Amino acid sequence: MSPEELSEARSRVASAQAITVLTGAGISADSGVPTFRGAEGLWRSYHAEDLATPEAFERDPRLVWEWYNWRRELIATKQPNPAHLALAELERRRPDTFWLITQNVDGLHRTAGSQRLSEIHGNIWKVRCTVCAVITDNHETPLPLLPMCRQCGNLLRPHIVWFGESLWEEDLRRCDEVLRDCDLLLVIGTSGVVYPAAGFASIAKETGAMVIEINLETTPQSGLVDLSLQGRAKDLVPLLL
Ligand code: BV8
Ligand code: ZN
Repeated sequence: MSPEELSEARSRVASAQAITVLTGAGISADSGVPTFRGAEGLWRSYHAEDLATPEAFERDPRLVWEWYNWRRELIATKQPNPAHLALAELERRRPDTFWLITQNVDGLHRTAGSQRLSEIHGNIWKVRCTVCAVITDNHETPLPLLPMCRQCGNLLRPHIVWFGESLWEEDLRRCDEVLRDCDLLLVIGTSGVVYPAAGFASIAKETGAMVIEINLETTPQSGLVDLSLQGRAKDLVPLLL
């Protein structure tokens, strides 16, 4: 990344009418939360289809809960990093023209102070009843296995969107709106392979937005974006403000 590219990105952030941001596991990697793909990724040691699908949960809810319990215990020790904090600050500076879409379930954007956000894959600190569907905040670590609903006594599940499940209608509507309305989309720390989020940069581009990617590596999206900044999110995102 050249100094000119960084300066171009800074001036785009400063002059944008409406900014939308899409984040993935890479932004939390700098806080010590493991990513999914790549050399150290979670999917190297676990198979998504064994753990992050409704079928896996039906087959073996204890195994799936053990995995989420392990991740909850790990995430509970982590803090937002300068990239999360910079996005919260960007929102404070321009609350009416900013929206954050995250694929991350770790809740670190909220801890950093972001409020105008869609957690499109859910939140690991929320549980949902498999029968009465009530959603509750739950920060117990470790959780009892298996956790049961206080209202109706049935099995709880993580309030997370698994592979093969649809994202929530309200989130999809909001994402469509903020992607079409923004003139700048920042795509930070995502491999860009999980749909529908993998299609978000194309939607923003179609409607004329500039797209800037921040990632340690090139991704399948790098060819599509207007500017690709390579480096760590925790170093680069604060420089954009
Ligand atoms: C749906 C559980 C409708 C949550 C997750 C074939 C073609 C097209 C689509 C499909 C297909 N087959 C199936 C599908 C649909 C499927 C899909 O996209 N599959 C892909 C994999 C092919 N999608 C769905 O099922 C979605 N639902 O489409 O509904 C439907 C319904 C029924 C049937 C069909 C369609 C639901 C998606 C489920 C999302 N849930 N997992 C959990 O427990 O956490 S996805 C999982 O991946 C995570 O949630 C995560 O959020 C998501 C995305 O990953 P990334 O965040 O990008 O992370 P990754 O590790 O990959 O990359 C990290 C990046 O960071 C790297 O690029 C790295 O270079 C970078 N990085 C690292 N460190 C840093 C950094 N960058 C900057 N700084 C650093 N320090
Ligand atoms: Zn219930």
